[in-house]
Amino acid sequence: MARITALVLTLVCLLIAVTEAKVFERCELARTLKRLGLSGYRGHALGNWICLAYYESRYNTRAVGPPNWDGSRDYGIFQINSRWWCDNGRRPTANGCRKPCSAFINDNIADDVECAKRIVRDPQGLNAWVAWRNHCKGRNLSGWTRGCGV
Ligand SMILES: *[C@@H]1O[C@H](CO)[C@@H](O)[C@H](O)[C@H]1NC(C)=O
Ligand SMILES: [Ca+2]
Repeated sequence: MARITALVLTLVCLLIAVTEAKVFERCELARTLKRLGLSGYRGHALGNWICLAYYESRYNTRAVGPPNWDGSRDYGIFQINSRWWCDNGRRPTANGCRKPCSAFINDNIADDVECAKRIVRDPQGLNAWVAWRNHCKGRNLSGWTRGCGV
């Protein structure tokens, strides 16, 4: 009996471990994005990315947006779009980052960052993100990295 209880508890814990969303803390994200080379990337200060990720996903790596007008969806901490940047099995997709969209809803954001760099290299830059345009563009963003030592 005790052995079965222990087994069940172990399984429950494992299940929680694999299904629990990772939600970054602001400074944790700032340090991680800096380490992954986003600070100053293409001339965009780190605060832009922290602000953008906050308004896109509230720093939740498992965030999946509701369907967009064209039926595409947005994935992960940067809400990367399935019409243009990743493949969620639905056609058409340009899959510009050559990734399944599921790669953008796990706890490892290294590939999300690589895709974000690809997106921001396009002429529209950060304007690709509506939330950045609406909430971050042209603002004083110093508060987003304050106290993070970055
Ligand atoms: C941005 O805001 C901070 C205070 O929140 C201030 O110290 C800083 O001078 C401001 N920067 C600009 C460019 O206005
Ligand atoms: Ca990822």
